[in-house]
Amino acid sequence: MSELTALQDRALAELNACSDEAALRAWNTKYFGKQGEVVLAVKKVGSVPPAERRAYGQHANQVKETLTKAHEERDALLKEQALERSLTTEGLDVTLPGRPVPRGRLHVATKVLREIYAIFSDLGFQIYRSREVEDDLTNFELLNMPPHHPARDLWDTFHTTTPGVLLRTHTSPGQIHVMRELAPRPIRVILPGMCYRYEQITVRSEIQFHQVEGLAIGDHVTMADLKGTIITFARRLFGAERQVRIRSSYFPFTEPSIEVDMDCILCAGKGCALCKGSGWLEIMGAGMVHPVVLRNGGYDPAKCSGFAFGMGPQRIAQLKYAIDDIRLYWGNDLRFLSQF
Ligand code: FA5
Repeated sequence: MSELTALQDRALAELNACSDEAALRAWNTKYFGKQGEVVLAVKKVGSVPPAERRAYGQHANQVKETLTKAHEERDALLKEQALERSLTTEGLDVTLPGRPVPRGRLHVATKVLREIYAIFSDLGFQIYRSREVEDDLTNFELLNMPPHHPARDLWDTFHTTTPGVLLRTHTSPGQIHVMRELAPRPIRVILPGMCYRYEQITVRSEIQFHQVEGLAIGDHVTMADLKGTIITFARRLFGAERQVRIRSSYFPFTEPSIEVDMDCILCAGKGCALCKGSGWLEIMGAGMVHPVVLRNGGYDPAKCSGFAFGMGPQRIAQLKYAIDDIRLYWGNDLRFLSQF
């Protein structure tokens, strides 16, 4: 019994001498570890003569409880003191300059798209979104390209493992969606979005790129409206003095079909490397909506007409910012992206 009292006094004295966490841990091991003195003293109850066993057990437990409580109190006190010390000696210097947070920005492709949206919304066009995963019917057939039509070869297509389901090769199938939704009302929309083609990747061609489709349908929509819209667009995006040239072309879903060039922004038509000496840069394909497509969309070609165009904003931005390789857009190189 007297050993227990001596053990408690010694342990308490040592505990009070502990001045940091390491010392406290060592104390704990010494008294409460596997071979700790308190643990052994409690175990010893089995070897005490039966007459004294009860009193010994009670006393041992009391010593254990007293020391446990004292340890907890000392622990809390030391933690508090450590906190106090760090607050007073390692004070926070609020005058230190902060770490700079790198500033993000819009991707150049997004910027160009937004410029295009702004121009067309000023002209009264609404923005209409349509799906990127299409069916063969809408991407080709309803656009006047039946199966095996040779014009399908103009678009090398990514097909999926589900027959008839593909990644759209152009935004033109959106024409069908918007017509079927709005017929017989007039339409004036642009349809921006991602397109996919199974093509050789070059400085001018990606397998994944944006297009912006335009569609206007009404009572007396003519080629003159198309021309006026395109000229206004080119002058807003590239400068008031731009000249626009129209060449005849072929698309199965427009009749007549045209391709639109703009005088070269670098040499103003004299001929340079950008325009390959021709003085002109191609900016889009367009035409008057084919009667078959109007009918497929739910409009009567005898009563109304429409124009459509499709452009590639990545190629247009290549002209605007003199970007010599289209692969830079999706290359994720900050040296390129941070220039815009
Ligand atoms: C078409 O896709 C037609 N649907 C456009 C159209 C719409 C004509 C409505 C008439 C009426 P084309 O295949 O030429 O046409 O593509 C249009 C534009 O998309 C091109 O001028 C080019 O700017 C862009 N483009 C085409 N292929 C790629 C490519 N692989 N990478 C980047 N841009 C491309």
